[in-house]
Amino acid sequence: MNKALVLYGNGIDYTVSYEGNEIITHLKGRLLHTTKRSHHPVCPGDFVRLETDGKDYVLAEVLPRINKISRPANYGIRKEQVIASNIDYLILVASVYSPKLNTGFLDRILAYSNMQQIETKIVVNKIDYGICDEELYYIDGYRKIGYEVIETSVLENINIEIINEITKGKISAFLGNSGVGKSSLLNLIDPSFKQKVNDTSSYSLKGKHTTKQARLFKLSNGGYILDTPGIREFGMWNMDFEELKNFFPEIYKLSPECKYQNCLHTNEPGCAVIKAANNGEIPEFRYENYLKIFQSLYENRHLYFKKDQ
Ligand SMILES: Nc1nc2c(ncn2[C@@H]2O[C@H](COP(=O)(O)OP(=O)(O)OP(=O)(O)O)[C@@H](O)[C@H]2O)c(=O)[nH]1
Ligand SMILES: [Mg+2]
Ligand SMILES: [Zn+2]
Repeated sequence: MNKALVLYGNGIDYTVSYEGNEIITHLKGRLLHTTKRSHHPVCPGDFVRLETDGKDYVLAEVLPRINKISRPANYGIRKEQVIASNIDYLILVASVYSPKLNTGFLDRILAYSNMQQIETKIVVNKIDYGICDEELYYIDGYRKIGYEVIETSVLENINIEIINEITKGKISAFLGNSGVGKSSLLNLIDPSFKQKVNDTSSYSLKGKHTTKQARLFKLSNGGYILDTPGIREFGMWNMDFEELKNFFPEIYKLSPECKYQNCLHTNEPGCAVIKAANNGEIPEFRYENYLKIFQSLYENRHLYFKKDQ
């Protein structure tokens, strides 16, 4: 079979890695028509089957995906946008100081990647600014739960070798808010890229959306990294509000101790999770985020959740 790896594409033309070369292919006609429910039927990370007439290649079939990162194409429309697939490591990039460490955002993605069974690591970048007490509390909280948190600085070249090591021979994806330093990290890992990097806009502290397109880059260490445009919000495609509790590892672990077996840990009597959040046994911010995400999933349950997928 002519098997290739999709690096990036625009909906019709896709650049793929095929037998060590990068070639441009376009979608075979029938694949173009499978997009009613799904925005971009093909995404970076997809393994695909190519057909050729001896000269040109067409992308004929997407091979089954091991996992995928999707989100609702637009808020309010029930359509899936697949950002990437077949990811070995999700590297969730955040920063201290600017943009601010936003745990609500991180926790949505952490729960989602847990649902997709994608091993996820957290990078906290820009530590050259110093880490304040609040940030330290969050970082410690994630470590206590069992997440690996890597503190990095592109400016001072701190701990970049850890990321280099993780990404060796694997397909990894960088995901995070705009301006946290995803492309900067990529440039430092492999300076041959020269991915565009921009200044964070100081007035909004939100970042400027420098990277426009999700794209998989081949690293000189044998791996691939997906650089993605910064995202502001992460709608959790196909997450059932009643299942959310299973994707917060610390909550999942405590569930058997709750009085009711089907406890959702929101306000039930005898809830071991509420007790643990109150006495500091699990990080309070995580429990608060759980409640907020639960609420938003409940409110959006008709839009984003589809049992049949
Ligand atoms: N002080 C400091 N600034 C950094 C660091 N890493 C990146 N920056 C700066 O942060 C800004 C944004 O970096 P980018 O790499 O473009 O961020 P991004 O996450 O790729 O942003 P999008 O492409 O918009 O999603 C740039 O001005 C970088 O120079 C760091 O470790 N320390
Ligand atoms: Mg970028
Ligand atoms: Zn409970």
